[in-house]
Amino acid sequence: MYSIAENVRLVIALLKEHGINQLVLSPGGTNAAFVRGVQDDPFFRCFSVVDERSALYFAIGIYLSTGKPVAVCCTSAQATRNYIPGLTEAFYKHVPILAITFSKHPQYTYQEYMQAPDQTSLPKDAVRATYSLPYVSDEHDRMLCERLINEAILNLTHRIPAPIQLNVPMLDTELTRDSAEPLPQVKVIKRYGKDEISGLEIGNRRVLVVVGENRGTDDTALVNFASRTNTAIYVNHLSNMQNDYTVNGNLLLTCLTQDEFDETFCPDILISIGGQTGDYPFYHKLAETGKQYEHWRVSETGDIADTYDHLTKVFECSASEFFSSVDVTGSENEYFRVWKDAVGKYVSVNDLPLSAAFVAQQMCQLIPENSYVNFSILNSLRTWNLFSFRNRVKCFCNVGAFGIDGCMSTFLGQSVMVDNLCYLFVGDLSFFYDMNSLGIRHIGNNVRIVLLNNNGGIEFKLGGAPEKYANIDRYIAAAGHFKGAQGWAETNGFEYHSVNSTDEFQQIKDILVRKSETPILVEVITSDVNESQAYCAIKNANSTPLSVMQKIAGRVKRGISSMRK
Ligand SMILES: Cc1ncc(C[n+]2csc(CCOP(=O)(O)OP(=O)(O)O)c2C)c(N)n1
Repeated sequence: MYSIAENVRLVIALLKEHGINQLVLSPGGTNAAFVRGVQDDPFFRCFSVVDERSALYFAIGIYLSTGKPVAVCCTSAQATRNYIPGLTEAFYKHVPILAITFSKHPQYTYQEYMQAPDQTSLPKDAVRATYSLPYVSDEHDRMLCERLINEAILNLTHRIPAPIQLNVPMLDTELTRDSAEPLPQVKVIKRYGKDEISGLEIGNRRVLVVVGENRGTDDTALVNFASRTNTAIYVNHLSNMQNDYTVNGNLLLTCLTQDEFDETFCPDILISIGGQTGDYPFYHKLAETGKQYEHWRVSETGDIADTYDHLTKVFECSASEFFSSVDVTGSENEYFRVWKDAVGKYVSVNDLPLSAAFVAQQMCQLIPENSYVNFSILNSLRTWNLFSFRNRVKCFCNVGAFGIDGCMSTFLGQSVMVDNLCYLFVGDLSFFYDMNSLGIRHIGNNVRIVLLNNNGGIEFKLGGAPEKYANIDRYIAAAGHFKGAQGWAETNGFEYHSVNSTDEFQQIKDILVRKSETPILVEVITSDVNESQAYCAIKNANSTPLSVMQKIAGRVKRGISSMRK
C-alpha cells in the first residue's frame, strides 16, 4: 500500500527507477506516508535512526561503504534542522545524500500553525540545491513534481557528488490514508556524458532535430547524421542554420491542425539543440500531441529543460560531439521528404494589406546577403517566421526572456560592431519603450529600423474578433499612447520616412537596401484590423485539408515506437 498523496507516490516510484534503495528513516508523523510505502517494499533496504543528526552521519557511513547514493527521510518541524551538521559534512565531503524532508502544505507556513516552520531554508553549504515539490492538484503540478524529482536525483551525482534536499508538502488530512493502487507510471529522465553516447539505438526511427536560438554551430556532424538516418531538421530564423536537411516549418505548423500533425509529422525522437526556439506553433504541436515520442536534449551544461514534457535523456556535450558519436546504421530518409513535400506546398498570398506581414513579404526578397536582422519579440518574430529570406542573413531576437524593453538597444549594440546592413523590425510599444536608445551617439549609417506602428500590441488581438478590439485597447494592448516617431528620429539624425499604403512602401523599400549617409527609420502606419487580416489570409491560404495530409501520411511507413511518454 502506498499513500494517496501523489507527490509521495511519485517520489517512491522515481527512487526505484533511479535505483536508490538505501534509506535511513527517522520517526515522525508528516513523513509517515512515505515511510509506510517504503518499509514494506522489498526494493528498499531501510534503516531506522531516531536522532536526525545521527541519521545523516549514518547515511554518510553507508555511502562510504557502498559508493551509492543514499536517501534519508525525516518529518516536518525541527527534524530538518537536525540534518544540518551531517549535511554540512556531506557537502564538503562530496557525498550524494538525498535529504527527503516533509512539510505542511505551504498555506500553513508562517501562520502560527502547528509544526509548520519553513523547511526550505537550509544553509548554502549544507545542500547543493533544494527542490520544493508542489502539492499535486492537477496534471501541471504532477508534471512539475515528476521533473523536479528527476532533477533532484540527477543533481546528486552531476559532475561532483553533493547532498540535495527534496521537500515534500503534505496535507494533514492525507497523512494516514493509503491506497491499494500500484505506484504511478513515471517518466524517468537520465543524463549521459559524451562517453556514453555510442551504442544508442536510432535505427530507422523518425528523428526531428530542432535547432533553437543558435549563433553559428558547425553543422557538419549533424548533416552527416541526417544523411544516414530518418531525420528532418526543423529550423526557424533564429536557428541560423540552412543545409540539405533543414526545413523552415513554422508556416506549416501554424496552419496544421493537431490531428494532422499527429498523423503525419510527429517524430519518434525529438532531439533539441541550441537555445529557445521562440516558436509557439512548434511548441504547441509537440507539447499537445497525443502521440508518444521521446525528447533527447543535447546541452553542454547538462541542464534538465523539459520544454515539451517528453524529456527522457539529456546528453551533456556539444551538438558536434553528440552527432559524431551516435552509432547510425544507415536508413532511408523518408521523414525528411514528408516535411519537405509539405513545406513545398506553401502558397504566397497576393494583395496583403499594409501590415507586418506585408513588409516581411516584401523585404525577405530584398535584404542583402550577410545582413543582420533583428525582430522585436512575439508578433515580429512570428510574422517573419512565416517567410523565407532569399539571401543568407543572420537573425536575432531577445527570446531569452521575451522583453519588449531592450530589442532596439540590443540591435544597436550589435550594429555598432559591424559594417553590414542591420535591420530591426519592431512594433510601436517595443520601439517607444526603448526609444532612449535612438540617442546613443555611436549609431552608424548601417542601421535600418522599420517601425510597425499599429497603435498598441497586436499580440493581444491577433485572430480575435474586431468588435472586441476596443475593449482590449484600453489596458491590454495599450493603444493611443504614442503619436509617431518622426520628431525623435530626426532629432537623433535619422533619415525618416512615413508610409501609409502598400504603394508607398513599394516606392520606398529600395532605400532600405542601399548605402546611405545616415541611419534610416521607416515608420509604417498600419492598424490592428490590417494586421489581423494579413495574418489570417496567410493562414487560411495555407491550411491544408486533412485529406491531402492523409495522402502524404499514406506514403509514410511509420516505425513502431516502443516508447512511452
Ligand atoms: C518589458 C515587457 N513588458 C511587457 C511585456 C508584455 N508584452 C508582450 S508583447 C507586448 C506588446 C508589444 O507590442 P508592440 O511592440 O507594439 O508589437 P506588436 O505586437 O503590435 O507587433 C507586450 C506589452 C513584455 N514582453 N516585456
